[in-house]
Amino acid sequence: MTGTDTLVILGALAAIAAVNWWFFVAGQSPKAAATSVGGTAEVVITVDGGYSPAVVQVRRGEKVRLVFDRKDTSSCSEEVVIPDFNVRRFLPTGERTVVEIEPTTAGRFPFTCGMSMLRGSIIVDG
Ligand SMILES: [Cu+2]
Repeated sequence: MTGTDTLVILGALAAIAAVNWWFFVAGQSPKAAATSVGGTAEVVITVDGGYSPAVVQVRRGEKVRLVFDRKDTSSCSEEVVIPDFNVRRFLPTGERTVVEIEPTTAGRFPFTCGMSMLRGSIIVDG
């Protein structure tokens, strides 16, 4: 195999990787899988007129740290509620508020602002 062949193959592989990234990562950008930190899944959710990401995917039985990073000052988003986990927390603007949950059942669990206007969900894989 010549050096040129190798370059062509590497170029093709890079193109395939780029397309896969575009489909599987970029295309799902509103949804975030939590990253595991010392056995605890952690995901940062930006609160700025909505939740970003609005859909968080975690695994059953794994502790989850939801870090709400609130940017806006709207009274709408000042509270976050996760009814299935009995969570209701005030989120100070400009601060990161950590909410820890430990999902024991698979399913889709909503989180909302105090008035249920802003919405997101936690998907727990079995
Ligand atoms: Cu609201």
